Amino acid sequence: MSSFYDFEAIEGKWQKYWAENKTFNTEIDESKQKFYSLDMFPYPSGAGLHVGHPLGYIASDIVSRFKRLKGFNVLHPMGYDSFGLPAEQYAIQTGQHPEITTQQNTARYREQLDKIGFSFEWDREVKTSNPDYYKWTQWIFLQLFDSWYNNDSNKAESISTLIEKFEKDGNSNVNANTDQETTFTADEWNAFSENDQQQVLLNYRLTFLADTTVNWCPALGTVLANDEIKDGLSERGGHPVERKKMRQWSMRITAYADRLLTDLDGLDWTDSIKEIQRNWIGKSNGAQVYFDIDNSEKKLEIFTTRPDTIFGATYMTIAPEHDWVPELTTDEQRVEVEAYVEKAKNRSERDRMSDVKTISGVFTGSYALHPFTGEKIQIWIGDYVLASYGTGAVMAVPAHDSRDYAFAKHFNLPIQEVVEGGNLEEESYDAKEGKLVNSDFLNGLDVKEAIQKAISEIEKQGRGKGQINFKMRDAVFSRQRYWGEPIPVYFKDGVPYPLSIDQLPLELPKVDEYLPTETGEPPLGRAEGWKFENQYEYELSTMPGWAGSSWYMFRYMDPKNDNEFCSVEQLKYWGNVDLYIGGAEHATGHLLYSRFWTKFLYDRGFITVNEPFQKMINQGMIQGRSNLVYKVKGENKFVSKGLRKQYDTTTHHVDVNIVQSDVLDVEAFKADKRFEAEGAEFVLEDGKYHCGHEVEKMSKRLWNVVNPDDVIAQYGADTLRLFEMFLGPLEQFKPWNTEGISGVNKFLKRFWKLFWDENDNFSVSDDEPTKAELKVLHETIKKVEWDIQNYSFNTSVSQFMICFNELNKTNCNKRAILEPFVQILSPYAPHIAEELWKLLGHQESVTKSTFPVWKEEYLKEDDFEYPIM
Ligand code: ANZ
Repeated sequence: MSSFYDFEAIEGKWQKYWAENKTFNTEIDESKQKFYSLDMFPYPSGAGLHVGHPLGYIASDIVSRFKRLKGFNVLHPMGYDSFGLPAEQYAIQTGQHPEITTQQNTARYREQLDKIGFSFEWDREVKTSNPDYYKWTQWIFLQLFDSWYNNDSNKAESISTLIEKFEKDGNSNVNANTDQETTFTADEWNAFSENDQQQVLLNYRLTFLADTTVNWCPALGTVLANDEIKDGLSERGGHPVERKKMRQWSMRITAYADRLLTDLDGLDWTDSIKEIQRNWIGKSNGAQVYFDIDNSEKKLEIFTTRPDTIFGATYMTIAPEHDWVPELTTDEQRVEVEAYVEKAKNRSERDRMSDVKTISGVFTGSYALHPFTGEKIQIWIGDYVLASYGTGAVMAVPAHDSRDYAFAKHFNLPIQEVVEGGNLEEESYDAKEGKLVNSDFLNGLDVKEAIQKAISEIEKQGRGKGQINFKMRDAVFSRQRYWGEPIPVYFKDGVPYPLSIDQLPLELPKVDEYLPTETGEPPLGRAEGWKFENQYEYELSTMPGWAGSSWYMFRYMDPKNDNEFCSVEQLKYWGNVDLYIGGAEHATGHLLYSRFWTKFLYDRGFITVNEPFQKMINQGMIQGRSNLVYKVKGENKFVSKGLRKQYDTTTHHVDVNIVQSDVLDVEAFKADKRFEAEGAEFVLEDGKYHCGHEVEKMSKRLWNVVNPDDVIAQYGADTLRLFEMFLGPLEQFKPWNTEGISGVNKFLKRFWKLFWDENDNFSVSDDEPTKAELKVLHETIKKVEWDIQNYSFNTSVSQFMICFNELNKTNCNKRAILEPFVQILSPYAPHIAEELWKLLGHQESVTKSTFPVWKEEYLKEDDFEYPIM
């Protein structure tokens, strides 16, 4: 080593050292406090990592290394969420088994991650597509299958406790989250056939098979969950999605709706993510009310949050998918209704919710009777009413609900004011404030009182009851795809039976093609002779992408355990995740499902924590900074940015890797076949071609992807780490702008130089530090510690530079100053820190040392110059 900062040699050496010495391996140590620091594990895509991906990993690595220095026992694992659609799509195109693609991609990810110098404990790596992992995902499925939700004890219990109740008392006193509609006595239960009993139990199990209206994506050939759809299209691929009735596995997450909501309060997450979850769960207090139907025995059930406005209900609206549409439709209306229903079916729920401008509907021809006035009111069909919410029917109160108002205005239906305070000529009055009018026994009350009074009156008259509704739906759990966990059940007489634990894992069978069968069965239908005990059909759907990631945080605690998903001892010691870092885009998917499974495992006594992620930080996205060139229309000629106005040009993206400080490398551009600029003419400004730029998503298509490998080759991993943090606050979205990177690199180079004398010898002195030196050092210790504890990493980087500049003024090479500096720098720039630590004479890794303690006495300004008056 010399005063030349040879980052390549240093980084390679320490990465090897950490791997060989298993520096970051942990085990239970009761004498130390634990700290579990977790990153959202990646899906290993074919494109590899770009510089945006490691942002969160660098932050959590800094915290992990800091916590080790602070004496914590730090669990900091990494793995792969390796089941998923892209590998399967690739398999369909190429015939290559997704396992091979996945292996190649994970190997590439690992190579890239290793170069950044993370302190991951790789011995704990998990891959969700490995049978020794998904064996336990299947096991959790079986536990859910074996459970029901008891609303009285407010937790999941074994299905055997339910069977006991049925055998003794039937089901009428069972307070469960269930789809069971009919009641039976104990005698009836005991007389049911085995098959009938199983069908009943399915209505109670926490994972169950039922006919549900699902989001069907024909292009992907699979069902999608609500959170896998964005703006009416599939999140992956952007394909259209239809509503379709299919027999599907679902997870009874609605049983946990209330707990998922209340327990948010105790979590240290951002308000915005909590709010997204609250809205998704969507708790509404209201009432369920039955309206008689004219000339019919039937009663139309509605859900309302405003029972106080019941005297303002001037018509009813039901969803186009409502089961009673055919029955309520009169012959005169039939043609019109059928045409309307057909049209409405093709609009996604989200579309119907968000588009408030398009008003459409049709009269059924039938009437309901107002429960209090007995008046006849029309029953309409309108697609602003959703089939999947409440009862799929509303009492329409146009005076006080804006959607009803727009509908009533459009179709010229009566509007009746019942709460004072609005101007109904202009708009509906939706506020929950004011006195009730035109409302018989509710007159004079204010809205809050009126809601209570209306509910008690409705209950008294047996016309309904107070009710709480949730927007959240049970989660559809089957996917008609190959590359996922097989669902561990087989069918006997149409009833699903679970495998037993010793029959797990149920491994993915080989298939000849990754496509549905000729008869439309999922790809697993192609597996030859794949039958339970050679006779019973297995379930042919697989689990969704979120299954494996819903519990991986526990597997890391005990990743090689063959007998349990995780041992009690490990679970007790590691508890839950102290710091979780990842993207905010998982708010209604992964972050909700993993909370659900955690609560379930907790209920059944398998774990001791009720929430998986105590503290979470969501890193912002690093955006690409694209470069643009301007081509003259119809000519093979490019003009520099400042001159483009003088020509008629079209704008094109150019690879940012052949642009430096917005100046195009013209020769490289001409030579690059991808841009078809061979022999082109260039109109330059002061001898240079200046490119335009734009901040947008980092994407291959926009030629703005920066690979961390390239940055590391040029500047080293320590520079990359410092620079990514230096870019700005972790949570912020920010463009990748390399302007500052050489400054960060220069800081490390010059810092390294401090340790060497004129003759290129490593040289530190044992001289006493000055007050000024101690002051800046202790300020830095204090600042960096505060920053890490507050996840403000960018400001530490500037502090390192300030401290260095101060020390550099006097060419400080004092051990008493430089040694602690190396320690506090080590979480950020671990390689250079390790090498210097070693050169300073230490045998052990700097990781095994401690974080220096700042002292108040050094921070004081005691050489103070008094101004002379
Ligand atoms: C009468 C009423 C009067 C309503 C009023 C609102 C204001 P939350 O739970 O807060 O979203 N609703 C009920 N089921 C519906 C469905 N399937 N599709 C569309 N809308 C539905 O709102 C519940 C309110 O949304 C209910 O209260 C109902 O309209 C409507 F001044 O009933 B309300």
